[in-house]
Amino acid sequence: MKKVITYGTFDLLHWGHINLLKRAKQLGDHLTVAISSDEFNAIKNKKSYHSFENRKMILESIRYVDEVIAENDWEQKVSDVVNRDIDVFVMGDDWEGKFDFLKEHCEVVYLPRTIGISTSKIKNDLFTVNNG
Ligand code: C2G
Repeated sequence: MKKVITYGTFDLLHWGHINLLKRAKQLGDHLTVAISSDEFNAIKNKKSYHSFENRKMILESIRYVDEVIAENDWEQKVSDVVNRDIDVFVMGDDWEGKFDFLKEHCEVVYLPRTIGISTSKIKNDLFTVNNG
């Protein structure tokens, strides 16, 4: 079984996230998603609208996702890949090159980001529409 993993916050889930998850799953047979804990989001200077538990529940409902685990720090990727027998690590290409250190443990794939949507765009657009 070819195992794939990807990491992210996945807040205010949108079609850009789904495009990423769909393509990630197409690279293997099993997709694990490590979603950032609320504490790790604080380290990433991200405040997510949905709690970790709710983001986890949402991700687990997606047909492309087989397993959801917590991402608690920047350092866990090597042990995740090794301990879970991961074959392919996938991220959007806004992270291009940032995780090449994993190449000694697995394939590293950066997929083109989906243009025109992002969680911050959703937040900004909603703010604008509600504030004239
Ligand atoms: N993404 C995408 N297209 C978009 C928006 C996001 O392909 N329009 C991808 C990102 O490239 C990322 C994934 O969706 O691979 C999740 O995006 P975020 O939740 O913003 O993840 P991020 O905060 O970048 O966290 O250790 C890695 C970090 O946890 C990544």
